[in-house]
Amino acid sequence: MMKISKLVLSGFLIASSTLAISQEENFNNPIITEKYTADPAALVYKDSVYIYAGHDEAPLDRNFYKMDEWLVYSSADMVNWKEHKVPLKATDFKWAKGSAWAAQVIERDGKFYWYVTVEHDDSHPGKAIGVAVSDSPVGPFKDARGSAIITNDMTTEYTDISWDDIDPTVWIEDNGDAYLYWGNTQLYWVKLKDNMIEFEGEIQTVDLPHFTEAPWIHKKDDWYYLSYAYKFPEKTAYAMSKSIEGPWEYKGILNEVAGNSNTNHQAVIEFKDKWYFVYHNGSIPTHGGSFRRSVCIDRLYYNDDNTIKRIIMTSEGIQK
Ligand code: FUB
Repeated sequence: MMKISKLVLSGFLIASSTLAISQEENFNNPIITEKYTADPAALVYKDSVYIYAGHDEAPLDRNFYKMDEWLVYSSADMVNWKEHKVPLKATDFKWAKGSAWAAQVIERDGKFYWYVTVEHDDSHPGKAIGVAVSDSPVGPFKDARGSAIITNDMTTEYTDISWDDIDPTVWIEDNGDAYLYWGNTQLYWVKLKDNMIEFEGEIQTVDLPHFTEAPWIHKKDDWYYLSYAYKFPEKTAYAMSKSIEGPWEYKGILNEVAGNSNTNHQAVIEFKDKWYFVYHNGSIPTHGGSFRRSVCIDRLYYNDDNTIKRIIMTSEGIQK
């Protein structure tokens, strides 16, 4: 009798620990756990989603970014992610000193253009934006110009900080007109030429409440959405417009401060009729944090009036 009840008891213990493990196995956030990944940009191309992220490699005694390269992952279901060969390093731009900060890839006519933030060499000191090109979404990518498309000295009339020319996001209209938005503290935009590697016209500015950095443009129906990092530590806020050139109307907070990270850098995509919010936090135990971040994905939903519902960040993330 005694033996049976012990068996029953141990069976119960096995059952409950199996349950605990299978519940944890349902945690799909962060989506990558073998490396620290930050500043996600997402691209939907054909039947897959590609995520381009900076590789956070700061040692534990360093309280700032160490980012030398970008990483790319692909998925057909947003649950199982495949890592591809390292496609691009900051020093692949011969004019750059390093700092593989936030970036975005966009496709045009079968070519993939990757707009990146790097630290320029002493000929144009400060952060700068470069553009690399490839015939494939997973590379190899190479510097498309041999020089930066945006340098710090182009925007000193607006701010004298050296890190305002960061975090490029790109958008192509149905008629082929292309736009580059970017900025830190001050938000900028300029029209790109059809070749995607030069700009035309004057650099314009947009003023949005507490704009910090990380602009991202997306469109649903006839509304343009401009999400961005708000204050510091960062929340995500957003604005809406009927035109890619604005005016932008501020609509409020979209996401709260991400766990254990003072940045939150987001991308918004639609894939197979569902909308997703891709961002990073510092949630990998025990050393995750502001300089060892991890990409996460949660669903994004709209209200009937086309505004966006507040994001709910989850451990579960996207489930099959
Ligand atoms: O990852 C370096 C910088 O931190 C990015 O460029 C910003 O968006 C912030 O996430």
